[in-house]
Amino acid sequence: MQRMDSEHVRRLLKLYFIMGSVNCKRTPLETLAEAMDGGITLFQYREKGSAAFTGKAYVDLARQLQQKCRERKIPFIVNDDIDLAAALDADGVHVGQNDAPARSIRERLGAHKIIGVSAHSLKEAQQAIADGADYLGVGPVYPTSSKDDAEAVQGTRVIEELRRSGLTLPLVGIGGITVDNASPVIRAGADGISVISAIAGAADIRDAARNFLRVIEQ
Ligand code: 3NM
Repeated sequence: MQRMDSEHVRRLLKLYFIMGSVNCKRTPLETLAEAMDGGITLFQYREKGSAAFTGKAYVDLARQLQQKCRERKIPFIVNDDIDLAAALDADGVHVGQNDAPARSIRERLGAHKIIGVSAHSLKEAQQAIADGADYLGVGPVYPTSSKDDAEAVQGTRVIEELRRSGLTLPLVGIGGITVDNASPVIRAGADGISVISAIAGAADIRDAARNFLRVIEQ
């Protein structure tokens, strides 16, 4: 199978919901179902933090969330864990700068899988593209409490810089994005936004996702 078309990836990134059990107020399955009802376009399983599931519970939750994604035809991406992505035949993985390069991940998982890479500068972005990444996650745009080892807050500056440099690869902004501050991220050149807490922690998850879409599509 061939590599996924870049314009298809761009459309999938519009509202990219990320979560693990520690991010949810309700059960992860309920949280994902509500987010899907609200219109999320892509999902990433990111089971991180001191209270995160490990071992069988970690894999079981992944399988359940993947099943729900399959029912609703939302691609299921795994954060960092290439072994899990391979074992579950996930639709892709998202990796950071300290993980394996996209090139070797693709060799292992197959050409058609979606590979996302976190990038914090033009140099990192260019390297990820050279390695064959399908999309970039650029952040943290705003302060976030969902990632312990987040880099310095960068606003929309890096996204603007990447686009000014002529880089056309699909990319999302991430970090502290809410319905109220999402619009500048899209205006800066992002194809979509990645969100944990403003959806997983919302009082009305479906409404939160819907409101994000409204802002992104404006
Ligand atoms: N990666 P929230 S920021 C997972 O900067 C993640 O690369 C980031 O969560 C990066 O929407 C972040 O709750 C956390 O701020 C995003």
